[in-house]
Amino acid sequence: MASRNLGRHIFGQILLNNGRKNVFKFSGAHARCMSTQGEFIITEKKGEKQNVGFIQLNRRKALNALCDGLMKEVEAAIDTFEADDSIGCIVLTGGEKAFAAGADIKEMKDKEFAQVFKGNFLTYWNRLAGCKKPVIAAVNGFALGGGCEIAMMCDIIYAGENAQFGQPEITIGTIPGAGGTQRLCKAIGKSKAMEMVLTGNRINAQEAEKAGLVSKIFPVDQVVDEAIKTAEQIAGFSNVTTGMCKEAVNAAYEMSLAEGLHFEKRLFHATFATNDRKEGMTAFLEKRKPNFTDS
Ligand code: CO8
Repeated sequence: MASRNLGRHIFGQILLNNGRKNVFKFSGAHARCMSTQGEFIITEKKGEKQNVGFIQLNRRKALNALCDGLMKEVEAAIDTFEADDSIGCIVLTGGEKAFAAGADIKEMKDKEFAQVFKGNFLTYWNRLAGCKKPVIAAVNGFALGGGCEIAMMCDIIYAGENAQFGQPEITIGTIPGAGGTQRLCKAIGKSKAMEMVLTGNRINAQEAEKAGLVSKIFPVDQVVDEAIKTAEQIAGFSNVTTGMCKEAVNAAYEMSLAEGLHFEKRLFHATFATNDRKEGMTAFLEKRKPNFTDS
């Protein structure tokens, strides 16, 4: 069994900023491509068709605390994958112990109000929420503070059995600043969100699934592969249509029911202007697989 598993792994080496080589290992069907390693994240294309953009937070000693450099790298990776027509879906993950333990407290400790206000401190984090392509968070371990907030900026959350979600900002004298008071409330309701935000208490993967924060739970070593599988499925559809789907669902957060239904109907009508809508329906009636061209 061990040797068979070994056969399914690829080992690679990449040169780090400090000149040392890093050995990395990926498994199974997703092992084919080389990764790019920044100072704080690893990115690569995954999936049989290399149509999944993969971003792994990789600041393990600090439990993936979201320092400015790390979030700038995430922002750049989103820009790159969004501009890459071969990518149809993105997976964001961290490590086994921590998806991310929040914004970097060491970086924040000495900041003053005028500085954070004038500089619009950390507002650029919203880039992730604004990504036009679907993003799946694969969460193992701690997703706390900003970590929980960036998971909630994603479109789907898959959790490993050891995942823990929390907004512990109250315990360090501040409040959530990247959606923890807003997206959490919409995801799990006022009472549970208020309890988490006011106490800093965490919920585990099972509680998160029951509350609707997480769509599925997997064993720790399977959550990333499962997220990639789902991402491949999504990336197999027309990127134009998945983009419209995402916009329509997200409108439910922003609009009244009447406005949202109107917006949905307009986007539904708009699919009739695409080649992929014609191809999808024609292929169904001809009993064959559609050949989407993202047009
Ligand atoms: N920032 C900086 N460093 C951190 C952070 C963090 N958020 N979390 C962990 N670390 C570091 C620790 O300082 C430690 O470093 P060192 O080894 O140099 O001492 C290392 O990671 C390992 O941490 P621990 O020794 O504490 O590990 P434990 O397993 O004992 O505990 C915990 C793990 C429970 C996750 C614990 O580390 C913890 O409570 N961390 C802080 C969690 C937290 O309070 N997060 C919220 C931060 S505030 C925030 O996220 C606001 C977001 C606002 C965004 C606004 C955008 C617009």
